[in-house]
Amino acid sequence: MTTREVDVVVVGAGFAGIYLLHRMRQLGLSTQVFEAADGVGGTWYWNRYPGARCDAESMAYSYSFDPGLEQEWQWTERYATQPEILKYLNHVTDRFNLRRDIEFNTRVTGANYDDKTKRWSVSTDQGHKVRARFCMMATGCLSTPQNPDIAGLKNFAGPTYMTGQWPHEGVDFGGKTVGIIGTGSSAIQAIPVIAAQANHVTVFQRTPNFSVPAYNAPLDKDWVEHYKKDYPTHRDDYRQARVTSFGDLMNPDEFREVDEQMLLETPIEEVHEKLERFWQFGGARFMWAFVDTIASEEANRVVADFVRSKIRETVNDPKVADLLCPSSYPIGTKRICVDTDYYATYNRDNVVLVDIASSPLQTVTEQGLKTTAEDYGFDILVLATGFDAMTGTLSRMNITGTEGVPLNDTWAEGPKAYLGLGVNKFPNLFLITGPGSPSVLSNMIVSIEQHVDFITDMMVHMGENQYESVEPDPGAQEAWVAHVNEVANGTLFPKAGSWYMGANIPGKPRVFMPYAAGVAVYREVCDGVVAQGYQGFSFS
Ligand code: N01
Repeated sequence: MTTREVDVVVVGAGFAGIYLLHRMRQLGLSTQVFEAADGVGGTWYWNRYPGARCDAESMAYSYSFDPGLEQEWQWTERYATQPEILKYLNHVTDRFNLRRDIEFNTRVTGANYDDKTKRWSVSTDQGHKVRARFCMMATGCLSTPQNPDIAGLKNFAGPTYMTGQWPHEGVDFGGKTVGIIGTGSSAIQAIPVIAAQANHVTVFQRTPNFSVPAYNAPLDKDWVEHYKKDYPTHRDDYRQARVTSFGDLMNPDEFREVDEQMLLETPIEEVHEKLERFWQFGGARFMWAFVDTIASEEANRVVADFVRSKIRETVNDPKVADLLCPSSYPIGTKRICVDTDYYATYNRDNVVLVDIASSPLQTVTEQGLKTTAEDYGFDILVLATGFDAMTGTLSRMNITGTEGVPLNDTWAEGPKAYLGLGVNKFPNLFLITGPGSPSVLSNMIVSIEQHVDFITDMMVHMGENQYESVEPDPGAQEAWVAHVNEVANGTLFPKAGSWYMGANIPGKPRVFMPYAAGVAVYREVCDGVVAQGYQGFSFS
């Protein structure tokens, strides 16, 4: 196959890749997108498990770059389902005529910088060889499911399904018995739905998670109309949010004030009243009722106790309730889950919770699972065991920079990227929502748009100044990584063995990967970098 020349290669056709392609087209650059799936959507293409829906509200979990698109698209529920989000992304792809530049069913297997030609050479499992001036990784933060280290997985005689690679035709649980390993966000959404269909469900829990009710509901047409009239203001609200940008702004007037209040400076009755109000409102915004929840152990304990009391109120069997109450890490330091009837599902006669922290899994058997205490049998095994987050996809892509330096060597002690956007010795390589940016701590769409816009503006700047390439300075990168760590160490985040820390993957360096200072602070930093002539980047 001959080598093609393009200006830009984009890896991935999820929210980030789609918007990138649109912006590159606007710059008049020839762009080739490679996508492993046979359709657009990224994480929303693969995660088709029962109950999959977004935990950011639909009106906020959508692009803002085109007012016409914003006005015409109609979300139907407060939290969009996976099929509806996929429909939206297909709509955007077709509306902006983007499909023709996306090569589907094609996985990138190498991205290698050539010092002589100053071009990226990108190869795929379909035998493509493409040379590009720019290489952009729109590969998502949660796109490589982890294959759990559980003995005997191949022994199981029945079907095994991973939540992150769910079959397109769906799974009929009717009349079946099911074993589910994992109790993270995916499992917490799937378990109530599977339990309502299956004969019996056994949930194998190693670590319980904190979850907040979604109170999902159909969107009221009048409310949507009212909200859409003021879309730009709402957008600004969650772009400027100090701590989060989840955009849980169903009732913006009431919830706009929330970013400032300290729990430890608030009378306890008022604290409980506010937590109750936020709990009744529903959604991840609960975590940000008080700004010190993620910084002070004392404040955090009050919020965690509140949720534990809700679990105990909901679950009838006190022993099961105890098992469901997290106690080994501060609330919020593992991603807060948002559910519909999760805890109440354990009141069903057909659901059993097995504590594999006290009696660990030994092996998967032909009929089910064996723990150190007991044997369990079931027809279907579901693995809701998570992802090699933030770096997993990049580490599997054979990326090399100047002088052939592998990205995996550069990142051997944890990911290093200036602003989470670019890496020293990897010229003209950009990461969308990479490690060191707010990414998974924010509304992903807000962060994706900001990164894509930043990169697009930088490319215009390069064109105006006839620069061929750009890469971060080593000093700026080191300083940024140190700052990201310093910010994380000022919070409680490092106290949990979370996927934010790489702790769910054996052998992965334990480094807190996202930037925890919030999207508004991060945007200010990026704007300052631009104002200083792209401070910290070297152009040539
Ligand atoms: O994965 P997870 P997830 N033996 O890593 C257990 C986003 N998301 O797919 O905690 C036994 O959170 C593991 O146990 P432990 C969201 O950002 C968003 O659920 O390691 N158990 C844990 O219980 C989320 O945070 C949405 O002790 C094993 C579970 O598997 C992120 O994706 C929906 C095991 C993995 O939980 C990841 O969520 C879904 C083993 N060997 C996901 N290995 C929404 O928008 C792992 N586990 C709503």
